[in-house]
Amino acid sequence: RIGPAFRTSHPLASGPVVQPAPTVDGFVETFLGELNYGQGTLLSQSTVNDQYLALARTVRRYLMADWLETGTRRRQTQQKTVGYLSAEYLLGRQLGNNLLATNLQDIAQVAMERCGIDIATLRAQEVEPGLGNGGLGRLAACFVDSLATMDVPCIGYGIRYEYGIFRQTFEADRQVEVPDSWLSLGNPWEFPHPERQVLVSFGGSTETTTDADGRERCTWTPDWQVIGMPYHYMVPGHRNGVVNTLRLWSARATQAFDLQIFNSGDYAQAVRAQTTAENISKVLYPEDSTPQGKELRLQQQYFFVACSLHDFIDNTLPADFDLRRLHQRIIFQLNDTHPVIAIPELMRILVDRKGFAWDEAWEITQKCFAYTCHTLLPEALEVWSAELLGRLLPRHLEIIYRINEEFLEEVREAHPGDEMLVRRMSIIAEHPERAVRMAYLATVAASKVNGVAELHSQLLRDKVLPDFSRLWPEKFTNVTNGVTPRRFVRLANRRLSDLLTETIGDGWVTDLDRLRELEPYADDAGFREQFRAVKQANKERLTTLLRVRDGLELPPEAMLDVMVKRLHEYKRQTLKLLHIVSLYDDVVSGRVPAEQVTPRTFVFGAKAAPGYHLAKEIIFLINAVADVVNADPAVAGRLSVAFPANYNVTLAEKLIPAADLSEQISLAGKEASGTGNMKFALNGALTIGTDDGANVEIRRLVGDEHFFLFGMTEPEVEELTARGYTPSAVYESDPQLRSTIDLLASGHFTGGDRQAVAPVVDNLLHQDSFMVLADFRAYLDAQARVDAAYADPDAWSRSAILNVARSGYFSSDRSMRDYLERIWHA
Ligand code: GL9
Repeated sequence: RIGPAFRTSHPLASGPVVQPAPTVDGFVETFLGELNYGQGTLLSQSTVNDQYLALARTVRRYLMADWLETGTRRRQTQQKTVGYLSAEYLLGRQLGNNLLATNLQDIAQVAMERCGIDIATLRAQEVEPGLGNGGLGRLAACFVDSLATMDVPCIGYGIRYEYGIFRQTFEADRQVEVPDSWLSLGNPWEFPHPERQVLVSFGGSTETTTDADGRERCTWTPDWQVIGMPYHYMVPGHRNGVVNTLRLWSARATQAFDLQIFNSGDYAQAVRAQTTAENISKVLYPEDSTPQGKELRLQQQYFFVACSLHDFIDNTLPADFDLRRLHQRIIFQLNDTHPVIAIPELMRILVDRKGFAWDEAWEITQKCFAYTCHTLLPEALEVWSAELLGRLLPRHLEIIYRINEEFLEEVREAHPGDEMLVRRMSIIAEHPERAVRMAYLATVAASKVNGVAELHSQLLRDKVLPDFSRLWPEKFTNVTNGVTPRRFVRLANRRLSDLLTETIGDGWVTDLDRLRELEPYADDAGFREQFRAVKQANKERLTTLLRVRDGLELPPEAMLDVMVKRLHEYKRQTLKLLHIVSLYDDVVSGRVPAEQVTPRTFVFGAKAAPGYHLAKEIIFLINAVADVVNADPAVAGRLSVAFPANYNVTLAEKLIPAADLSEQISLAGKEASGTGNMKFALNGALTIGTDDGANVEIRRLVGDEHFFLFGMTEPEVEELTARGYTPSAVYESDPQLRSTIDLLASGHFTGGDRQAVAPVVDNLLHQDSFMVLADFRAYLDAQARVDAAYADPDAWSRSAILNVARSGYFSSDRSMRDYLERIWHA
């Protein structure tokens, strides 16, 4: 039996839930209780994992009363809720964040000391939930953090992948992927709710019949189903007593599968069928920006969206709710195209299940969705073949066709006779095969469409969806991305946070604009000294970490020059690599005395999609160059290169606070926003970057003198493309570039093996789709300006402080205010 067992008026039935005392004694008592009764062990016999789990469950206890209270309050007030639909949430470790949110950091530390435990060891035991690929998934995590901190009702809906983003290791300098079995030692942060499970259907056929009253009715007879089991995660606001919910769905086989076991006689086949069902939430697809049109991915998308809509409509709203008012209670924000199948799903629910007329259902649906686009790469806009979609979701394909028919009628009315336009705007592409353009479907249905930085939103209107933005100009808007200052400043950079709080008070943590109050201190020599000491201490912490974690020996005084992000050609890690090789070349060829080279440590962090061969070759080449540069006495103490494996949120929290220079060097017009760029600026790194994504806004805010701009602008890139770009001509015309590429191509970094470097070098010389060579000269010039600026520590610190003071705009709290005002009206 599921559902409420009984109703009672017993005085204890509705709480209050008693929170443990927020004292060291209260904490110790709760912790020991969790160790004894939760883990079934004694402190004296417990393992680090026992202690970590008990500590996490202790923190959970402090959050529980607020979580239950927030839920009750949300049910009573019936405010409009944000239903954030995202296939990815890159959460990062939970323990530190939740201790911060509950203001229990110091108490927990002393309590653990009293038990003879080093809390740092327990923190290190947590495997971060890597349920995302990069920026898009991390953005979702920042957004739910901000909404809780702002006390906005939000349910984050997503998938509880059993395996998150792969763990990266290097073997002979090449990336090897290891499965991320993040759940294997137990997950204390989740709450399974079998009583809220949902059935999801796939396949089969549809049949349309006519009722006695002449109304057409469609019935979908699916041929297989799976159960969606929700796991709830707490999303605490910052010390405000609010705890929102993240609801992640896990796929389970239905009883039908079990029955088959008894009935079919083919026991093994029946068990295999069960595996098929449970495969749906097995693994996160590790592609970023270039999705493979795999059937399992569409199954994942429909699975979590169907669960989420059902959960809200049938299990969250009151039973007698009038669905004509649905938009007053929910706005579903579509995080990229991944959840866009929710649009026909809501139409199906309203028309087939709830008996609404088509037009009325469409009116409701349009008001309940808004769509965020996160890309400019055409290959990243998902397109599903009609054959596949029709086989997996026959009713949804019919609904999409009807939406398209009615939409194209509207286009024809607005532009009579323009059949070219109709074909261009059709949700259904006909070539190379009939397919559904998910971004078009989203744009047609959504009340608002937004890009993620000013430049991106403009290019979205002008280049990606120009016909749509002409038809519906008021539908398009911009919300520039942001990052949570709780995790990426307060938690990751305790030293800087303490300095900020001593100087301007602690209001900045929830009102990041207040960092402005720091500006006058940029001219205070004493403050600059303290600021430099913070940076230096962070560098030393990182040096220690990389020594222990990766066996890397790095000089702690050198400029720390960091490029961390997914490995992608458009982001241009190869441009960074060419810079390093050119500096090395200058010294070993005797053109520049080593003493004249500014000491730098270059740090890379990047995972490549496992099937992205060129990206993996680039990783290999970076590692090969690192091996040689680090071992060559000619540049000892001047140049070193570190590529710690498995860049993730946990490593980002250590790297970013230590950085002096932030590399944001994508080809203009390709990076939708970037969010790492914001984290670096907020932690006092200066940016070297192109006029791309949110770099544009960072530079405008921090000021030209405190930002190293280089490279072609987006219109210049367009122009060069139109003229015809020939990378080999650039190579021929620039002696330094030629020397750099020749050194790479010679096999100097690969023990004489020229074959090993050929994939990357040949691509640069003969294809270079992202114009690395075209920007090489400008990049080197900008790096020379960086060296000159770094030579004056006072001026550099002043710029770094101003970067911090002027980057408050990039708080995800501000992003959320913009969404509320421009899109959600919640
Ligand atoms: C991305 C964009 O490429 C980034 O520029 C942007 O900052 C983020 C968040 O809006 O979204 N879109 C996208 O597909 N990814 C992004 O990072 N890729 C990954 O998340 C791996």
